[in-house]
Amino acid sequence: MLFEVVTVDPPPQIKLRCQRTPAARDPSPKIADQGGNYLKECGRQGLLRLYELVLEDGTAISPYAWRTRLALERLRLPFVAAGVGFTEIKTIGEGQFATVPVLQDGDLFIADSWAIVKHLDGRYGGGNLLGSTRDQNMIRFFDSWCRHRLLAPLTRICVLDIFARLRPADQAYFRQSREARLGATLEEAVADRAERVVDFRRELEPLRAGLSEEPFLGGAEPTYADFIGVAALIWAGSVSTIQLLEPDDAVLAWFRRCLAFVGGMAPKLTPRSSLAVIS
Ligand SMILES: N[C@@H](CCC(=O)N[C@@H](CS)C(=O)NCC(=O)O)C(=O)O
Repeated sequence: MLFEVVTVDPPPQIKLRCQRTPAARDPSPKIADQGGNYLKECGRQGLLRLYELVLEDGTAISPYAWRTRLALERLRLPFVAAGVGFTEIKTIGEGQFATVPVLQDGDLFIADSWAIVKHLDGRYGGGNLLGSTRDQNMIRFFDSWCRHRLLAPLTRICVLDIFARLRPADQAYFRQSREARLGATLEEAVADRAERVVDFRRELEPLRAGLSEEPFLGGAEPTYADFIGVAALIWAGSVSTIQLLEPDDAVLAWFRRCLAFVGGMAPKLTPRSSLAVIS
């Protein structure tokens, strides 16, 4: 299937990224070099375009898109973020997608965050972000753990906060689809969230154990597994009106370490979530 190649004039901050010297900040030259090769091709190819969900104020609001953003940033790949509302996903490409993220690389459209990161790492990262098959199996295992221990409980905690900040055009769809999924109204789902957030924190013990000896799940540097977990916290932390983590939680320290390591775009975290660095 052929698609029109979209060539986008990069906005100023993306031009800046093109000019940044990878070696100055990135302790992983292999990955940075791959990104550098891509950057040299900036002028010849259309930039990568990431379709992601956004709230009414433009805040990016998908845990799956955030892990892709972190991978793009880690690989030093400039990209254009194309924000869509829930009800606009069907306008991407030829209308064949039901979820985001969707990555457009030239005339290629790729859906599903795992397929996307495999493509990015294979084409631009030299396979160094995802590592061996054994590494990838562990990443997939952690992804599954995150779905149960981060995404599911955080949905029940934050679903009404998300709803309140959606584009009006998305609200009816979101309410209907999420209430069907949760088996409760959005208001009922969050009614006991003060207790749920305590359970949520307690259930993070395996993650704390995994971080007890090294700064990242990947050891000295974050891997894509770190990004999967951090992306879930960014997603919830972008909307939450309830404190998610205690200030002395090792998970919070890890979250902030990962963001500092990756650099680049700063997520807009709510002060109430406790994830934002309050200066
Ligand atoms: N397995 C997919 C899951 C993506 C997904 O569930 N995306 C959500 C946003 S976080 C979505 O697009 N939902 C659309 C909807 O609910 O209509 C991936 O890894 O990309």
